[in-house]
Amino acid sequence: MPLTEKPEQTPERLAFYEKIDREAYTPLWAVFSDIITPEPKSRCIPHLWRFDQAREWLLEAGELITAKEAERRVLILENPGMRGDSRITTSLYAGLQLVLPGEVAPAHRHSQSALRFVLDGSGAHTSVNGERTNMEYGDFVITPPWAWHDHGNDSEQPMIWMDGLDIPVARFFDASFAEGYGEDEHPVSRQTGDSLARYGANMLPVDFQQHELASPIFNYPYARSREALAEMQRQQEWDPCHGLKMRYVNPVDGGFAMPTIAPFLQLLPAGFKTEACRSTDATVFVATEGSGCTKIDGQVFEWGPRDIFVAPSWKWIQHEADNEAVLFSYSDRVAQQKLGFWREQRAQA
Ligand code: 1HN
Repeated sequence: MPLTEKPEQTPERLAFYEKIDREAYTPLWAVFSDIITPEPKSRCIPHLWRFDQAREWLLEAGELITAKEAERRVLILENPGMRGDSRITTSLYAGLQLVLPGEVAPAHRHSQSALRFVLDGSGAHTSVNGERTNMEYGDFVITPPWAWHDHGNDSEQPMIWMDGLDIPVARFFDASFAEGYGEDEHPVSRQTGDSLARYGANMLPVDFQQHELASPIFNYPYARSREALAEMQRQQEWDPCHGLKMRYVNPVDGGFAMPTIAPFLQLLPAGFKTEACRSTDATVFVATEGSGCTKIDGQVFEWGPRDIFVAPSWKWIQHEADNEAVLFSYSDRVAQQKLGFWREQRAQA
């Protein structure tokens, strides 16, 4: 049954609303259908950003400002339905960051969690809580909440990655804190590769106790994740909606790798066309390999390697791969599931 419609605005009612309005009251019945909608209603709209264009403008930004002066030299990917809000979906932020050879992005920390997904260049590093990791194409890197982090590029090439943060979530809760470290780099106190060896080899230190919500692994190298997909691909078991889709997990508890952001990696074999599927977590996709197109709410977006596109909550999504394609994606699914909001629906085949 649909909900009742908005009651009529009689002169008596309007006069009453005006009177109580002065003391900060609002009648629920005048707004009920706007705030309790039968289905998600969002300002978030589908959109695609071409990497080639972004790269050109990032390099241009590289001539205008240094990473240090900017704190982070980033072009924000703003949802066209929510311009001015620094968000790509209602709950998540996305940006593309450039670090030029020889540059540093100074050490700081903040309440917001961040993920990096490496898109261009090779061999720049990020340091998180005293451990450095080198970044390669397709690596998925985590900066947990309140962790000191800085970036540097000792390579010969510009390095570009996508940043995904839960900035709108922190804003929603009015829970943002941030501070600078005061020096470019936070001291390095652990060997590169230590956390992957310690937590990423299907073992944990014998007396490990979980104190953090984020995964203790902070670089999930693409080579490893891609290898897993290639191995599973041989089994030829395809999900009609997702092809072969995996989620990045926290090895400590099997939950998502981050407390507020759910990251995924999926493979679509050449010529594969998915059934339509929709879910309440608006999702940011990055094509990492191959090309194809995705129909979102009836609109078709053609993508190639490194292009980024966004699908809003509860809009039908259908992917089609021209050739073998890999998509990285992230959404707020982990938060919605914990709070009891998440739903998905698969089209009847
Ligand atoms: C941040 O700390 C980074 O560390 C990137 O690279 C983007 C956007 C807003 C707030 C903090 C980074 C950010 C950010």
